[in-house]
Amino acid sequence: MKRLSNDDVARILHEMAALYEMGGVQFKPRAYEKAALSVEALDENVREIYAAGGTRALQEIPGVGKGIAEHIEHLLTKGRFTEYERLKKGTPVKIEELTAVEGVGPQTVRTLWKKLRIRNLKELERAARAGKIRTLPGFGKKTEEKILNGIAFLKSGAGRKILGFALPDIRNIEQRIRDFPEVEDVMVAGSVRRFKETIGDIDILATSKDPERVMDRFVNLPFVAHVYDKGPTKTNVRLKNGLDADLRVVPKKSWGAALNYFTGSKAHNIELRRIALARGWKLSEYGLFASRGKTGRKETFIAGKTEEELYKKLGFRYIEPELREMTGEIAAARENRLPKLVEYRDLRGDLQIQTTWTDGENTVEEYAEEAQKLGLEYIAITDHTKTLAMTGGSDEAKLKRQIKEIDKINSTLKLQSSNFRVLKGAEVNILKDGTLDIDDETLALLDVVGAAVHSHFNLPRDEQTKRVIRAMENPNVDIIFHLTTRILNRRKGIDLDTDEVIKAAQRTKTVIEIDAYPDRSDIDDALIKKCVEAGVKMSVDTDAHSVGHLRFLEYGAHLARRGWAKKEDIVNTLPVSELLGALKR
Ligand code: DGT
Ligand code: CA
Ligand code: CA
Ligand code: ZN
Repeated sequence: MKRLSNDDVARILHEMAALYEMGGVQFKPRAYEKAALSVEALDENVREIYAAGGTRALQEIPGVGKGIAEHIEHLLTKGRFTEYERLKKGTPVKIEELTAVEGVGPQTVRTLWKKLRIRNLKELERAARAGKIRTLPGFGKKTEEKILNGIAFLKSGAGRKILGFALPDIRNIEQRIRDFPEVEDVMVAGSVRRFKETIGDIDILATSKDPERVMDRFVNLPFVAHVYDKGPTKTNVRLKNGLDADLRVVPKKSWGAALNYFTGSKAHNIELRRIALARGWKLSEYGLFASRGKTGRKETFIAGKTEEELYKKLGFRYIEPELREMTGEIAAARENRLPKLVEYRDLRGDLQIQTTWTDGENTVEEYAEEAQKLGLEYIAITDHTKTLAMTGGSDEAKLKRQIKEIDKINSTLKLQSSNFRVLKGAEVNILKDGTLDIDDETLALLDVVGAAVHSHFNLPRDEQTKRVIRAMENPNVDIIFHLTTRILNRRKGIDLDTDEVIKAAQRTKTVIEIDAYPDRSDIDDALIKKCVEAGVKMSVDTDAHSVGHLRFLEYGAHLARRGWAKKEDIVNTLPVSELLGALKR
């Protein structure tokens, strides 16, 4: 029987939630969803927890009660459980695959199965193309088009994985290779090192005196699912998480040159090679060489052991990997005007967090505790507001109750002579006309107001732009959260005139958020760079829905770096008193 990992168990629990939701069952979807998130976030393996303490130990996992603990037990010992099989039999569809399409939720999946016997993405696409979806009650032509667009969008990003979600696995693999006794240096290069939001594969480089032994160990790592090919200098595998990884062992002398070549981007590499060539040199993954002798066939090694010396020999400063996208970094390096990029350790707080007051998994106190462990000085609690009803969004009265509770938490912190501060905030909905769903009198009581678009994604550009700008003009709105509303591999985002939005941000002193939740990664590098150039301030927030998500802040710092942001460009690098002064009110 297959040994189930935490992710396998979590996937089945997520599926249970969707299956119950399809059946219109109350409460259970939420309970299973909670349990799934907790299992995903575990540091320990569920198998080991169960082996050590049985179902009783499983019930110590937050959100796992007696019933779910027994299901997990059956999963671990028998590979299945009756409830799951019963539900699956009723609706034998690929839920994860179908609900990945924007606009298709469990209820839709149920109707599609009941009326059209659609089980998977392929059948959904076929039915939509044949015009069958529009005939269903409550669907219509527009829904059908939306589904087709959603499928096309999914396909366009097919195969690329969201870096922020994969990073813990990648760091784990890197560490395992570093621990091989024969390995000297190891580093992940490619798009991972450049912190591109989505990655095609993982390119790992290492140096070693015994490459063959290293490759033997590599293919035997527990996360390797399949070996495509294995050689002494290059091995290519598929990992169990669905990603492909290359491991290359390179000569020590060429470490810097190889790192530079395999970090890319390809466009950046090509430009460096051109610059080398213009000086009569040759640049490759083995180093920078000058030709010698009349025929030019002999070569002298000029540089290549480190990237720093490589860039120096080519005539400029070291270029940070996040900048290597051919968006002006080479000219800036040559003219010595590369920015000093913001760093993770510069960030002192997190300004977007959802708690159990709405759709978050943890309490305000739990976030405060975890944030302190991570060395942060403050967090803003920004639960959803009332028009996002499915999250239990706050109305004015609920917000006022939360304000009181946060005041209490802050006085307790003070009594413990802690300087940590919990800021009062909200993630307020921007309505169709650009007004907000919470009144100004209540907003004025908060420390940090973030406003976000959560509906009417398809307004024409002009109307959408005006809508967002109107929200910025509200003196109570400090930050625009996930400005473009995109979701990677799922939703393209709203149509905005970003130049106009940036001008409005400048004029109204509104902060724009860099959302570090990995499938958001919104705003993107190009837009961050525009904000930097316009002097518009940004915040780096995790959009946490559980304490584990606070760790995404580090990834968020790299997103900011990809947009050339300096410490001064990011408001949450400020101590709390200065931050509050820098916001609008
Ligand atoms: P990915 O994997 O699609 O997210 O993007 P990368 O940038 O990791 O690209 P990948 O894995 O195809 O190759 C890793 C690096 O190797 C790439 O960033 C630059 C370098 N490279 C690959 N192919 C070429 C090439 O044809 N010419 C040059 N100059 N460099 C290349
Ligand atoms: Ca790659
Ligand atoms: Ca590659
Ligand atoms: Zn939320």
